[in-house]
Amino acid sequence: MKTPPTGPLVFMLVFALHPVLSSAADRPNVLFIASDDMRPQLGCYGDPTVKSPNLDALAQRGMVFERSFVQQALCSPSRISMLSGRYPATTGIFEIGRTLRTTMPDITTLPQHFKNHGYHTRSLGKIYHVGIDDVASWTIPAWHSQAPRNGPIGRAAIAAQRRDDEAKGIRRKGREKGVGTYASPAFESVDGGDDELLDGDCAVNAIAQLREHAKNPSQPFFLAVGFANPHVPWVAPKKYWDLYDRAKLPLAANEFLPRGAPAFATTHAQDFPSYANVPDGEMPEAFKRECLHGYLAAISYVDALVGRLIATLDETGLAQNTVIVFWSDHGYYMGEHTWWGMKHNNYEGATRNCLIIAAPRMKGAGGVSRSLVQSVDLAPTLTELCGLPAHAGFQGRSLKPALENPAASVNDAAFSWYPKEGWLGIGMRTATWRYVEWTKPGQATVRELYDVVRDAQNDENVADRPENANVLAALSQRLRERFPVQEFKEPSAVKGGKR
Ligand SMILES: [Ca+2]
Repeated sequence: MKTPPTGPLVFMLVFALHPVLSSAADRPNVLFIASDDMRPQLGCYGDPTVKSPNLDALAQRGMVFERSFVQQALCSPSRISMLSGRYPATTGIFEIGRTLRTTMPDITTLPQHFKNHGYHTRSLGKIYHVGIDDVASWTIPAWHSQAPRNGPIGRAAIAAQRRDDEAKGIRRKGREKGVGTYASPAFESVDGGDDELLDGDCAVNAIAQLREHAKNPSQPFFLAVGFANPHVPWVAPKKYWDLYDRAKLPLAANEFLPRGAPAFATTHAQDFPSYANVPDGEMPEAFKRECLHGYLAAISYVDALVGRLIATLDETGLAQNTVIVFWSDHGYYMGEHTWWGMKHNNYEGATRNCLIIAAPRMKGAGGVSRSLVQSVDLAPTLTELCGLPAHAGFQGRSLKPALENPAASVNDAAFSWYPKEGWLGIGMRTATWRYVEWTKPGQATVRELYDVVRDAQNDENVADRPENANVLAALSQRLRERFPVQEFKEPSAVKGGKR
C-alpha cells in the first residue's frame, strides 16, 4: 500500500501548481495607466502622423491589441464596466452620475479583488470618473492633483466669466456654451513645463509613489494612474505643439453621417461645441486644423508622461516584476462623420480604444494581436497574470493566451452599449461585421449593419440590403442569445448629453 504524500511532496505539488506566486510578496505589481478620450492614433497602431515614441516603446515590450473595444463610449460607464469586470447590461449604469454601488452595493471590483488579496491599491488622477469614485476599491482614498487643467489663457477666461456673472448677479443652472469651465478655449498651447499642469503633476505624484513602493518590495501594489488628456480641452506644453506642422495634418475623408443610419443613432453630444471659441455651425478648415493640432499635442504630452512612469519602473528595478497596462476609455472622432470632439455612440470610431499590455518576460513581446478584446477582459487577465484566484463575478475572458501568442483568438465578438433618445443600442463587433440593434418600448427594433472589412469606419449601413438578410438574422439571434432585451429607462443625466 502506498503511503499518502506528505511533507516535501505536498509542498512540491502545491509549488508546481503555483510555481512563482506562493505568497503575496512574490506576486507581480500592476501599473495601470488610463488615458481619457484617446483613440488608437499612435505610432504602434500604424499612425504616421502622431509622435508617440514612449507608447511605441511600451508596445515593443508588450502586446498591442488592435481590435480592442470598450463596453460603452462614455467616460464613467466605460470605466465602471472595466473596473468592475461587468458589462453595462449587468451594472445597469449607462450614464454619468451614479456610482457603481447604487446598482451593485456588494460587488467586488478589479482593484478591490487585488486589495482583498494583499495588494496596496491606489488611484491617482482620473480612474473612476471624477466625483463618481468607489472607496472600497482602494487601500487609501483616491488622490487628485490640484494643479490646473487649463493654461493661463483658459484660466483667465474662466475667472473673467465667473466675475462677470457675479457682477451681474447671474446664477446659472445646467451647462451653457462659454460658461463655467466652457469659458476656456477648446485648446491651448502653454509656455511652461509638463509638471505645471494637472497631468504632469499627476505623473510626478505617481513617480514618487513608485519610488516608495520600490523601498518595500514585499508589498505588491496595484497603482492606477489616470491622465485627463487628450480629453478636450486640449491643453499641452508648447514643446508638444511644436512636434507638428498644422498645415500638413490630414483631415478626415468622410465628413458625412453614416449613410442609411437611423437619425437618433447619429446625434452629436454636447461638450466640445460648448467651449467658448468653437464656432456654431460649419467649422472653417483653419479651425479644424487647430483642433487636430491640439489633440495630437495632447496625445504626445500623455505619451511623454507615460515614458517617465516606465523609466521609473526601469530605474527602480520594479519593471522586473510589474505588469503594465495602457488603456483608454474609448475612441474619439476628430471630423469623421462630421463629428468633432465626440464619442457617444455605438460605432467603430467611438468604441475602439487603445490597449497595450506588457508583462515581465512575456512570450509575445513586441507583437500585435488581432483578437477581438473587450475592456471587461482586463479583470480576469490581470487576476490570472498576478496569480490571484479567479473571481466568479468577472464576465470577461483572460487575454493571457493572446499575450503568449499574437495569433491566439480570445473572443468571437466584442459588445458595446449606448442609450440614445430612449433607445438602448447594443453593438456586436465580430471579425467581419458591426451589428447594432436598438430597442425602445413600444417601438419596432431598429438594426444597423456595417461591413468592417470593406468599410472600416462604418460609413454605410447595409442592414436593408436583401443579400444581407441572412447574416442580419443570424447576428441578431447571436446577440440576443447572449444579451436578451432588457428593460431600460433612460436616466435623466443622459438627456442633457453630459460627457
Ligand atoms: Ca473619456
